[in-house]
Amino acid sequence: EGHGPQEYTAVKMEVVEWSEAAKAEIEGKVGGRKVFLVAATLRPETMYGQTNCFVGTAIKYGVFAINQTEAYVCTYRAARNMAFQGISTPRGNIDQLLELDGIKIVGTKIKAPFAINPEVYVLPMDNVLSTKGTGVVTSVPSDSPDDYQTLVDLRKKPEFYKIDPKWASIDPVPVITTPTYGDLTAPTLVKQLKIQSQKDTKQLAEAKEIAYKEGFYSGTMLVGEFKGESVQDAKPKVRASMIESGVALAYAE
Ligand code: A2H
Repeated sequence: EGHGPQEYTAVKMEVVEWSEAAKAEIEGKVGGRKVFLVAATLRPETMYGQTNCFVGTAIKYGVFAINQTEAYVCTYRAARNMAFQGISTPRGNIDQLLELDGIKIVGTKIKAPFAINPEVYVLPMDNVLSTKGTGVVTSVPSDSPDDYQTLVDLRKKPEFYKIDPKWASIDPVPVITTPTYGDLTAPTLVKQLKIQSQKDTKQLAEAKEIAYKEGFYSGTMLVGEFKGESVQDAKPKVRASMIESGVALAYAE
């Protein structure tokens, strides 16, 4: 891609209750380990506003033993990167306990660390890439146009997406204010650019670019430990705080 390694924050979201489909597959295979969905984000300071988590329904995930007590759900590609970054032990070791189709993870209830809504559901997103991050995306509809539009689509057509409407019932939470777009930057931009669905990828890319710049250079935190601080100042502090608390890891690719 012509740039150096991207430094992500990998957020650990512990499974509270598996979907029926996943439960049947997992049964007896994780050796008593705590299991976490792990999502790569470039905006750790927005995690207060998590309302869901997204997977790709056609993506193959694995449940990987990271050590004796924990297992992570992510793509094989991400597990390999983690192994060589010393996240799993011993370094370089990839221990896949089972494979899990994305579609089966939908409906799983997970913990959302640092979020105002402490438990959220896994939902399907059309544009998740298997080749980026962990293949798991945290949903912050207040600040990510892609996340907001996906939530709107899912609420419009729950039968089509085969979801229980209650899984998509949490509204966007204001966590950052910007001078131009207010407390809900992503929904405001999606309306202004007249975006209709997840398929409007060109306009969504434009909205994402604007939201990212506006949030980073002009945003102020509305909530959390660094409330009142600029996003530029708060971003590394929230990241450090999450890592310190054991709910996130540094992950690069
Ligand atoms: B970001 P970059 Cl609030 N497929 O996190 C599609 N998108 C993925 C992904 C994958 N496999 N893995 C990560 N992502 C998303 C938060 C966020 C993000 C906000 C605003 C903007 C934003 C909450 N979702 O990203 O191509 C993740 O969504 C816009 C840059 O590596 C991750 O950060 O630059 C971002 O894309 C990484 O995209």
